[in-house]
Amino acid sequence: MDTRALIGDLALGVGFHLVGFTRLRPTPHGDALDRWLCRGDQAQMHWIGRGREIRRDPRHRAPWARGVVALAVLHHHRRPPDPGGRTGMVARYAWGRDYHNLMGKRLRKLRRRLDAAGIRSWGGIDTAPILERPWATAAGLGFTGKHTLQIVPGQGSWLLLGILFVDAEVPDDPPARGGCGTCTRCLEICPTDALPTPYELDARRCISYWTIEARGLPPETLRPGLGRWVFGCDLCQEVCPHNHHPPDPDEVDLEPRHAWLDLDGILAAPDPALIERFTGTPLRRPGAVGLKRNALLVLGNLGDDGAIDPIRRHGLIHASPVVRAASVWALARLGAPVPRHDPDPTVQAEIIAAG
Ligand code: B12
Ligand code: SF4
Ligand code: SF4
Repeated sequence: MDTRALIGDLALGVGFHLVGFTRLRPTPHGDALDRWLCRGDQAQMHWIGRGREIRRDPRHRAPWARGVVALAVLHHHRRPPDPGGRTGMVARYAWGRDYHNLMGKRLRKLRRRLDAAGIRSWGGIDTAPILERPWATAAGLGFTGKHTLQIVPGQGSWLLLGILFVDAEVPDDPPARGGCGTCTRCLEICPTDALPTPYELDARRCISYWTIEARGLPPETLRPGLGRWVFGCDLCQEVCPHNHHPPDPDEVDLEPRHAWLDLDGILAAPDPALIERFTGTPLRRPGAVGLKRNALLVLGNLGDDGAIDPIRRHGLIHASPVVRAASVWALARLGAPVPRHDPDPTVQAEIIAAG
């Protein structure tokens, strides 16, 4: 059996749904990373710049590497019906178990089997300093959409990636067919204009960044754009014609458990209980403060004045200035009176802005 067939069989055998190959060279579109960082599009995600050299050429980390293996797990499931009331929407990738754990376990198993076959490897799922999407494209898995996501023809973009660099020579898989053509739906639907030009995302304006990665409050002008998104955002993928008939994969660990969140419940829960509830899922990432901030912004956007009482009882008295500031904004947006004074300058600034 040749190396490509051997690695491919092992990858599918440990549970990856798609696998593609290409030979190692400097990362395609590496210049785009430098332009992105220079513009400041990475927002506060400074760790991306710190891994810049390896992202641009993985041989800075793995000088022995010769081949690239792109791996993917499809995660689409149908969204459960809207429960109504004061609930917020969660992005699809986060409905079930944390994919870092699920795919990380498969990657470790694959690496052990490659080791046993005498093939050295290094790589990761999401968190390693690797530009996963350009490699997935180079390995023929799919193509880059104008929203910057990887689209697999016939399957869409509801997938999660991992990359392995190996010391074996592998041939290039043929490029995937397809592309965006003249479509611009994702650029138009983005409520916060985070996609100012095709193939370039400004994280400073992206709902996904503000609800998952950021620690403070988004600028006032972006908050209405969050709409009902309490964690992540799928709008640019939902409108994409390539996603109109996605398959429902048989991946029970990623089945919807947290597609909708009860916002009053998030606000009322003690912080440690919230952390415990979401441990082992992507919803753990923003911490209790981040989740409460998100819930408050969505409550402000929903326009339901039944939220005023829970915001007063649980949000305004929270120890975190971020939660109190978000409470002030939500109350003002709901037309309710806001407190006159807060000892924290950022909360006081929200009070003044609320006028
Ligand atoms: C930082 C990060 C974010 C940031 C920034 C996103 C961004 N677009 O850069 C934020 C927090 C906003 C984010 C959001 C999301 N993310 Co994210 N994120 C990452 C992470 C960790 C790094 C991405 C990165 O390096 N960005 C820097 C830019 C410069 O690189 P890039 O976007 O990959 O861009 C390359 C291409 O666009 C290409 N390119 C540039 N110009 C051109 C021009 C042409 C013509 C072409 C063809 C290509 C091209 O070159 C660039 C590299 O230099 C990756 C995992 C990883 N290690 O790669 C996951 C990853 C990209 N995220 C993922 C997911 C699922 C999401 C969300 C869908 C989550 C959600 N539902 O809320 C959203 C989608 C938002 C969007 N439209 O991209 C998946 C994407 C899977 C897929 N199908 O593509 C990844 C791969 C994680 C994973 N392991 O599966 N994410
Ligand atoms: S994830 Fe949402 S906010 Fe971010 S680019 Fe896509 S539509 Fe815009
Ligand atoms: S919505 Fe249109 S432009 Fe955006 S990624 Fe899909 S096909 Fe491309």
